[in-house]
Amino acid sequence: MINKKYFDLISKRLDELIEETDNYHKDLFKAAKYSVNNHGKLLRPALVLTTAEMLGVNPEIALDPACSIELIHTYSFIHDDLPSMDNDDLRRGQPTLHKMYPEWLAVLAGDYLLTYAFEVITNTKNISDSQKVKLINTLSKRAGGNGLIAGQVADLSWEGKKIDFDQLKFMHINKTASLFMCAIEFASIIANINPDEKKHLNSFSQKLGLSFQIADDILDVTSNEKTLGKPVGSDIKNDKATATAVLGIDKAKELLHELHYFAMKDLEKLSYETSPLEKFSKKLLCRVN
Ligand code: GRG
Repeated sequence: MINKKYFDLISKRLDELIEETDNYHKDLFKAAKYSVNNHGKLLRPALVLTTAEMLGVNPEIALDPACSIELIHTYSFIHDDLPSMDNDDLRRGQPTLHKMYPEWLAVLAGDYLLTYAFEVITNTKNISDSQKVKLINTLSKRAGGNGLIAGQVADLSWEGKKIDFDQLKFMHINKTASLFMCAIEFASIIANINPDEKKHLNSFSQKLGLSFQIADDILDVTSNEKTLGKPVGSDIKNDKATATAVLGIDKAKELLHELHYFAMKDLEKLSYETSPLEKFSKKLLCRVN
């Protein structure tokens, strides 16, 4: 789905970043590699590179910070799939990590990816220490207790419950939009853009992330297992609160189009040529998995 040049650059770097060792704990890295290299679409790191290049930065400079977001995304999947959370056997059409390795190793592989993400930022070449501190601050906020983790708490606490639209928005913004917002903020930090442009980009990224999750909720009821890489209707089976459950399919589709429209309006306020982000958004909306 994403630009092949970026996809290859990111996959190669992710593979290099996870060490291979003959040491006593080598299974930790094997397990982490299994999940990191397991056919993800790499949307979040690609969003960093797309935005960075649009803002005039060589994407190679943004590559390691971009990979750090994918490491966090992968950890969140590993933990989300665990028996104590969603208890899923399949991820991207392949056995989940705790089905391939002991559950304790899956927990630790997730922990390792979470902590390693920050080390990767500190080791990044060609960006200043003050930019690194800003990246670390942004990543810890977006992945933290008022970001990704808040979204996961909402997701698990509201299983089987009737929620309203405000709760749905809270959950989707934190669980899903957080890392998309983080990706765009990373590019803004690395390109050192002015606060006004940053504000418009942040507003765009929240709508992009939210519409990505709404599209995901719609696909869960309209797609098929082969295309999705997981059973259709899994949200309904797991009693998940989704946009289609809260709003119905037609209203969810309407909301998706409205978000896209206003996301494009945000881009119009920027002084940059924004067609790369327009294309990226369209691909997300038209995706099939
Ligand atoms: C465990 C803290 C913690 C968080 C877990 C990732 C997550 C939060 C839950 C997984 C389930 C879910 C519906 C997440 C919402 C985000 C979403 C739709 C992810 C799918 O992202 P893609 O399509 O995945 O980019 P790939 O497989 O391409 O990497």
